[in-house]
Amino acid sequence: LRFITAGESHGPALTTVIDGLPAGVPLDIELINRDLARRQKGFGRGGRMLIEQDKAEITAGVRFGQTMGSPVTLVIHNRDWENWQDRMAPAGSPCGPAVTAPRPGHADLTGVLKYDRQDVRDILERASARETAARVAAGAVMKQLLSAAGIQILAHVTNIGGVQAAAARPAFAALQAGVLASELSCFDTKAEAAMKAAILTAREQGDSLGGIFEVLAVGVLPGLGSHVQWDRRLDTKLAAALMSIQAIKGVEVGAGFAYAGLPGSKAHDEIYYDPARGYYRQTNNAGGLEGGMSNGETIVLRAVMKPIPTLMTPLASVDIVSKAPLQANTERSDVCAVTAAAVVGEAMAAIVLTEVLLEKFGNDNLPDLSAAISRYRQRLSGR
Ligand code: EPS
Repeated sequence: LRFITAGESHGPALTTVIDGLPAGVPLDIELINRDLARRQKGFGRGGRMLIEQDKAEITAGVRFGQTMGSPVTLVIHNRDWENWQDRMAPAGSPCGPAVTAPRPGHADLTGVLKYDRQDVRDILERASARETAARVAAGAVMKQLLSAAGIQILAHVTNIGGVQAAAARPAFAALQAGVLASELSCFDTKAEAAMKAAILTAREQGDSLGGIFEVLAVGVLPGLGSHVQWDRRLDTKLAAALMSIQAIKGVEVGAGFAYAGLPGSKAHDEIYYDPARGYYRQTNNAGGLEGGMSNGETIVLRAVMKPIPTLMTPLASVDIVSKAPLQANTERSDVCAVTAAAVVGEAMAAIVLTEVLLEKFGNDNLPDLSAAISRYRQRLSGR
């Protein structure tokens, strides 16, 4: 399974190409659009989200609502393109002033040096987290395949600007209801109110806020990924996928950094067996991953997002032409986009889990895949 995206933030469209999906997967475009809408929400988003109403168009690989095994292409048109046609034109000469004040924390400065550009816009247009809409569309396709294999994925926000949600999360269905009902995708309504207040204060001060989201995957079969090689470990792939999201600076699996304070006797999840249930654990510090493989428990991942680097009260920078000190560029932006990042985290986890599922069970067509999964489940039930 491979997927890549293309597109600039203010260009005509974002494009996703997915190669390696089995034939016969039913695809509902409304489920893709629902996730795109979830990515757009979140208290603290900027003016751009009032312009866009992201919708995916399928331009290849699907016929009468089913995949055909050929590459699937999804296109999301940028409504804002209308306002940028002159400044982002693929042909003609440069139009409007160049951006020469790189923002600390963004790709701006290193990007213009590395790619030898004279206008920071050549870098920021692609570095922008607008690109994540294309990933969410891909993730929503994968989630439809995963649900056919009994796997569900959900992300929720646990911290914004230091305001922490309650540690004990409700069971999956209740969590999902809480997350979908919340403007910030936070199940803890008390914490959510405090998070919103923190976002309002940051906005008043021309500042921005980061935070933490948690991704859960339930119904994952044991044995996805492998212990035999570093790059086949499922935790390698999941951590890389979350780290690849713009502004993510750290990833944890299960107890994560809290393991530092736990003795081995309290750290590991003891193994039990019940004839009806099979093997099970009473704790899940491992976050569903042992030895680079899923162990059948819920996969639990967390990622921390740094505050958005575009500040309305800008930080010190240097003009890339004159080298004179100045204040960083102030593009229109968000105060906080952790809720959006959570939806992207959900998509990235879905893409990785699809990759390892297809690797283990085959990717020609859905009936063969489902039969291989049932055979595997049957073999495990006898062990
Ligand atoms: C984003 C679109 C962008 C920003 C944000 C994410 O819109 P614009 O730049 O036109 O205001 O809101 O981009 C960034 C956070 C960034 O650092 O570039 C989106 O669709 O998510």
